Amino acid sequence: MGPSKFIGSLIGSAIGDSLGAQREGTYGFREVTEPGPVYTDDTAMMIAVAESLIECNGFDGAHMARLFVRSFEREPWRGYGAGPPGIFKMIKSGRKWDENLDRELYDGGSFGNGSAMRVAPVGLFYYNDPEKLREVSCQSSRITHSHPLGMEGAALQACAVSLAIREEQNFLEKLKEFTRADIYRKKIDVLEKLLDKKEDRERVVRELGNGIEAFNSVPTAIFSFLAGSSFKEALIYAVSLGGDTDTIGAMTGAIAGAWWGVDGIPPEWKENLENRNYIEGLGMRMWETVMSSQKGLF
Ligand code: RVK
Ligand code: MG
Ligand code: MG
Repeated sequence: MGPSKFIGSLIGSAIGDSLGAQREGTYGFREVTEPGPVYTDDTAMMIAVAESLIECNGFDGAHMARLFVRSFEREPWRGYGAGPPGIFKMIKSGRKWDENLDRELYDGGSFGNGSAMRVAPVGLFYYNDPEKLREVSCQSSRITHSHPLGMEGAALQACAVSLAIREEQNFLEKLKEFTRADIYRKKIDVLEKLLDKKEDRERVVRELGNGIEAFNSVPTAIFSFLAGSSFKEALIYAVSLGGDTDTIGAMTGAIAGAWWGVDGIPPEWKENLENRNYIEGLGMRMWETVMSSQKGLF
């Protein structure tokens, strides 16, 4: 396998974020056809996850948490969710990454989509190892999102990315096998029957959601990927649903970019992406790291 799918997934995620950023938090069904000039926290954190996996040749929670803090301190204006900045402060003051710090902010921890939006690199890194993919998705989630539904959302999104890398033909079946929480399983069950009703956006949003909670956005991103017959179509559809559009766009883009590869992304969308070269380089380095470890060189 060449690097195209790895690069496509990371670039795709950043483009989906930039496309959706233009109408995050707005409602109604309106199409956006050109990505905006900047990406948001979704991409800043996705970059940190990729950097950490590459630098550590695998998951190191303390290292990843440090990179989250560094990225936030450099660019606090990226539009972070309510919880993470407080968690970054706790980590800076010496608290540990695996203390489930989010439980001090939310009862039972956060089930926001903030860990699913950044998890694509985990799906790439462990695309061939579903158990490890689940474990690292949950551990990386836990730094900021330790609610079981937050962690499950991240694992499900990473799984979707890994299935897309492999161009898995029984996509929905495999996702259903992977899922361990009822709320996600039920939503995956309705995806298939909703596919030929995708123009009924009101119904899609009613049944799947378009909100900031992981369970109201990860299944929606998976649906948007399946609803498009190209990268562009999937992404425009995802953002047309309204709600948490940058994040649903980012997650759809990570899956669609992995499936269609970097050449499946419209050139004019790539050209205007902020930090394009750096993100492409990360995709390449991630591919090299994964391929080398598969050959047993590390
Ligand atoms: C601004 C009740 C809970 C909850 C719980 C709700 C950026 C809260 C990105 C909380 C993404 C929100 C987004 C977000 C990512 C979570 N009980 N409500 N146990 N757990 N919530 O604060 O990183 O856009 O309403 O962890 O997940 O583009 O405010 O942040 O759209 O979910 O932020 O959860 O946000 P947080 P996040
Ligand atoms: Mg955002
Ligand atoms: Mg968002």
